[in-house]
Amino acid sequence: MAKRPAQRRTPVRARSAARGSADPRNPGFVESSDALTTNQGLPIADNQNSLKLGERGPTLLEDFILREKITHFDHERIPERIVHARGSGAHGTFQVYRSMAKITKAGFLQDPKLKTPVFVRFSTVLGGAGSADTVRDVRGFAVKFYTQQGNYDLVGNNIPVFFIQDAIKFPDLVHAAKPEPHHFMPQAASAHDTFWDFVSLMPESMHMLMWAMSDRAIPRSYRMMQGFGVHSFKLVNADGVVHFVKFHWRPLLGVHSLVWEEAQQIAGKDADFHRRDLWEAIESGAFPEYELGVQLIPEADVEDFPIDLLDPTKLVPEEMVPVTPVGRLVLDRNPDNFFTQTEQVAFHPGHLVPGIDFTPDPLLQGRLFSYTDTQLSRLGSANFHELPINQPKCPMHNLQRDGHMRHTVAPGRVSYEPSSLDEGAPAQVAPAHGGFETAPEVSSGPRIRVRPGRFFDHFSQATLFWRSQTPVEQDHIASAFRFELGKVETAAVKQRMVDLLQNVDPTLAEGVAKGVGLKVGKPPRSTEVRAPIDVAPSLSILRGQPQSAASRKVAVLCADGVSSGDLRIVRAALEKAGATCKIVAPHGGTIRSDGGESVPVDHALETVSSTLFDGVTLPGGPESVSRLLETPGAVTFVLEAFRHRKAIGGSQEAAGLLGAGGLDAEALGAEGLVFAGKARIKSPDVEAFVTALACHRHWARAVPPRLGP
Ligand code: HDE
Repeated sequence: MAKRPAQRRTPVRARSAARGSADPRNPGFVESSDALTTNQGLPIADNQNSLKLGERGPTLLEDFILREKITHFDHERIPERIVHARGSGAHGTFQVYRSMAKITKAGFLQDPKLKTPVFVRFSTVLGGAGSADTVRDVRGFAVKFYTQQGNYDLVGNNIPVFFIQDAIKFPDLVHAAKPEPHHFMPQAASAHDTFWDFVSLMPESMHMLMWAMSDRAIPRSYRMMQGFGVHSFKLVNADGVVHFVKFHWRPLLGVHSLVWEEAQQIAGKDADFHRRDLWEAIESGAFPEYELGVQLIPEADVEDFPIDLLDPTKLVPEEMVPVTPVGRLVLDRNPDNFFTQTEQVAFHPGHLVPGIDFTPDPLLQGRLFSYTDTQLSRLGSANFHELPINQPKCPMHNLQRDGHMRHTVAPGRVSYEPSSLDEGAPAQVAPAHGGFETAPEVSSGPRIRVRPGRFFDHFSQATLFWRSQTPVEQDHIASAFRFELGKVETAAVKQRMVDLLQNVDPTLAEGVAKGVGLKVGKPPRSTEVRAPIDVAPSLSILRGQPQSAASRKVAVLCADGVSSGDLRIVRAALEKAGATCKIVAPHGGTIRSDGGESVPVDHALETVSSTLFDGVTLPGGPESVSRLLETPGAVTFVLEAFRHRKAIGGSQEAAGLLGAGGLDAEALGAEGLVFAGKARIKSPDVEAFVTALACHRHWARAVPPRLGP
């Protein structure tokens, strides 16, 4: 596409090139090639004043320039997505490690040299487009692969199971979870009566609830969460051999989460926390990377497999079927424009390529209808596939025609098939030459509304999930249940939920009941099915995470008089480890080091809190430390990081900030606290801090109860 349409080059008289003049009545003119124009290409000579009848008279209706501008503005918003409205996107590429030809004939999974372009959209589910990023919620993880055989969409979540088993319950689930219809509260939260009323009456939600109450639902970053296809799909090779497959995305930075108190605070301090994190990481060249993995089950084994692979409330533990890594996704380019890419992108689990197919999972089947349907109303035209972000990057031609906002100019008289009048008209292509062919499946039976028997086991995997967590993670789950049910006003709903929890684990049920002021009652009748294994360590976030300080954000808290030597050594070590340093000081602008240098401040203390960082360092310099001790919020900043079990390091003199917060010498020896033995920071001190930072959190650190959770 030409950068500027020809009409825009129509010459305008250049009175001055004073672009950006301070006088709003006369900001000056530009040369003709930069002319501001109407949508018809007419250069605009005055973009400051509407057309009036005399200097003090009314505005004239004939001002077509004003009318065009305001009319377009009036229609700038489109309906937001009913779910997943709040999203952040990125461009990237996908490459397979080695050919998967034995398993699938999908073209983009054959050649390790082939880089397939992708667009990814991460999202929260419940909140509106302007809601905060860090709410407790499931995250969407939708990937569009622009393959040479057409667009393939893997539209998944960061949790491998779902609340319901059949698509017919989806509108009920979403109505119950969204803000309550009479007063439209609460925003972006499941902590309210209608949600818990619904799920407590739908025991099939139990497994997903355990995940949603876990730290998975408050990720540290989109760069640090897993993605899952959730349903079983089919991979089909050139000989027609079928494997059932579960798709997994694994972030190379490991899976990391916020703590609930942080998530709530960040929502106020920086509602765009995840969007900004993704954007800044890509801008700085720290490209997020994810490995695609597959769990494969030969079609012949599906019927006797101990888990029903059509049930989207069940997962297949990696301990039973390992995840084979097959390729890598790298997100290396931010969107050029939020609306035309992140907002207008249209994903669809039914966008398939030859070699990938559906299973009859009753939740997936309903999704196949819903996405196009909603996009027709959201994007306003049957031609939304022509929007640049949705267009395939391979040749696309068919005989569909016309409709609102049609862009393609299809020449010729033939818009039907078969035809003999145009030899070049699109025609169907045999599977041997790349035509899509549905994997044959024998299916027969009466027309009935039922579910298979094994779908009625609602608790075995919820229990498996609970048992597989570390005590710290279990504690967080129990506390999330208490928070959510604590917000529910109807006692009967809370009681029903607590009783259901007994089927998962009696101690969990008791802990939650106590917190919300109830007693556990009689457990509802459970199917008492046991999962094929008792514990699956792979379900825990805290077990076996990769440890790296790369792309971690560290607050360097200091003030005038900061030791320039400490600052230098801290910055050098953190930059070497790939972490980002931000100077946080009592005021914005610059501070002065003890050597007289002027140090630019990234954030004034008032505008941030330690919750926005992964760790805190406190360089020394007696003047800097005493100024911080007098600055409101400085001690709280450090105490908060201590409470959230983050790495804290610094010079010996700066440790006084923790002491001022009432922490005694024993606390100062706690895990993840790395203070220099001397006034000045030395290399081994800062290296130890980097190691502590790479651990993300120090859960073994004892925090006095008076400091909070
Ligand atoms: Fe979606 N879902 N969904 N969903 N979903 C939408 O499509 C729907 C489900 C998922 O970033 C909508 O264009 C039904 C499971 C993601 O644009 C809508 C059912 C999973 C996104 C829709 C489900 C998802 C959506 C809203 C049950 C994980 C955001 C706007 C049968 C595997 C994609 C839109 C983006 C979006 C319907 C269940 C993932 C209404 C009917 C399970 C990541 O069509």
